[in-house]
Amino acid sequence: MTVHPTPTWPAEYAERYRAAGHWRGETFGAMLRGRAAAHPDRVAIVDPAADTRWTYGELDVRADRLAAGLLARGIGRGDRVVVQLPNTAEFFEVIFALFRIGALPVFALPAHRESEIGYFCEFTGAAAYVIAGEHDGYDYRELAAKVRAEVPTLRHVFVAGPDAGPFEPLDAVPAEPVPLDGPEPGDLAFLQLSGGSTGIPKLIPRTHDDYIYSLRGSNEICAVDEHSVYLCALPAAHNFPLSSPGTLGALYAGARVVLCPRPSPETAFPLIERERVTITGLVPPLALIWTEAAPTTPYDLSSLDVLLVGGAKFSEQAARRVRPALGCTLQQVFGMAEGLVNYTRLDDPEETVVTTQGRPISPDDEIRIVDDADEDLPPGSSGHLLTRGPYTIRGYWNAPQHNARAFTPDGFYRTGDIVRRTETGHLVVEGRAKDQINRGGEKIAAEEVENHILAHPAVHDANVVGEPDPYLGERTCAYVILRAGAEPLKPVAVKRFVRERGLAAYKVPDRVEFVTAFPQTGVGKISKKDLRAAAHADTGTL
Ligand code: AMP
Ligand code: DBH
Repeated sequence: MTVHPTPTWPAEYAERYRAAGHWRGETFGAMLRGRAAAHPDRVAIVDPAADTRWTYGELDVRADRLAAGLLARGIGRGDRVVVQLPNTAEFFEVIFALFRIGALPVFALPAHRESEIGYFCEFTGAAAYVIAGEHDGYDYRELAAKVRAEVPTLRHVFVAGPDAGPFEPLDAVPAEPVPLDGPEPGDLAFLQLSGGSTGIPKLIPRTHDDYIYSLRGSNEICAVDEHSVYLCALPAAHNFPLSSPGTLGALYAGARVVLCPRPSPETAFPLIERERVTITGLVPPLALIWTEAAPTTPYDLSSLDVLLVGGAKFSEQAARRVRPALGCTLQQVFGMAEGLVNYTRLDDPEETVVTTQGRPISPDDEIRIVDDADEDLPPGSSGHLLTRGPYTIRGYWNAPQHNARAFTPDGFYRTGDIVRRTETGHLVVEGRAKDQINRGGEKIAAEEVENHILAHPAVHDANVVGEPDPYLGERTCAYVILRAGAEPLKPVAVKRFVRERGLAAYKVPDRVEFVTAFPQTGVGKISKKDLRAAAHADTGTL
């Protein structure tokens, strides 16, 4: 397959970021080696579901042994490996083994199904796919069998845990460590997923140097040090719990990572008490549940210093309840897997913490707020957020045409977010210009879902929009026009059809509405704005 060169920072920027001390020539493989040498017996990873506690020394040796075994199976530098694991210790063994080889994990989420996984494997020409056999009642081996039958490059499927079925158990892979010709700090470390706004998900190429800088910056801002205990309650592969400051930030600091198999208070609160968790991150709907559950919990949450909330807009009212309920400091975080991450600071006044989504990590994060013609707006106005900086990509992986639209000619990423900047430099997220629904932090590209609905033989046209939801912030509504003369469909049939096409459950429309026409714009284009307004009005009558 042909892969277009990955867009990267022009030499003058790279030099500037090195000179500023942002890029320090570190790699993930060497980072773990260094921590293991400095404190081999300190606990790195706690996986309560498996009763596993790996020290830095153990994680280091495991990564070396797995790397040797993967290399012996022909997985080499630059190869793509789709990793779809729940919050288990093996996730870290696998990604550090791949980091050491210089192979690129492609970070799938446990919720992804055949449509997404098939695409990631195919599009990246993945050499291997790593799964858990069964998890949360879903059999990933069946999914793997389908995907392997369709994707010729996929030579290996590795299964973590018991009963690998027709595939190779991950346990059987490790071998005697061999010398590795690892990657350079400027090389790609992995491909992260974008929430996307087009029919086809985009892959985000992050380098060791740039990502590690964002970890170091995040640790400083969130006061993560070797005494911290980070609870990973969101899916580990997601950029937020991975890097803001997340599990990788915690490992960078020599801290302890505790993996939470489910984010519910029933599972998380006892772990916070037992492991003396100091910091964690949640999306707004979960933060609401935690603040409701905390006042009456029998568990001791007093170790918790910081709760990060981000991924979607956290309302001011909900933000105000965090400290009284949980007794910890709230940090709002507005980030994106493409790069830029903003945090409210630990010493920001309460008003700033509850009313803004924070300010950038780096003094070298460039922020522009512009109108539709890319003209800078006066201070204080709301507009499109464009950004460029030492850990923001200059282009998606292998997507030259999309990159021409998603980036300005001088390399600013068009975030698709509408923001305003306060006098203190904090950003307030006011809305979104991209065709995406943010369902409680889970991003859904409208076009991707529309394409699946359009595949139904009775469907003439479809439009997917977000509508307000008190708990999720937004949920999805599909407006569908049936073909003339087609048998009437029930909403549930449309949902089932989309699910059976192998789309992740969170992308299945929450509501399906049959209409005979869509609102039109002045030039006869379908007006998503009017549809959204219709959806907003509709919710009042539900
Ligand atoms: P992605 O590009 O898929 O990583 O998703 C990042 C997007 O999530 C951002 O561009 C925002 O649209 C949204 N987002 C993340 N954090 C927040 C937040 N704290 N408030 C509002 N939107 C957010
Ligand atoms: O939503 C996100 O993608 C996100 C939110 C908070 C993110 O990538 C991050 C922090 O790093």
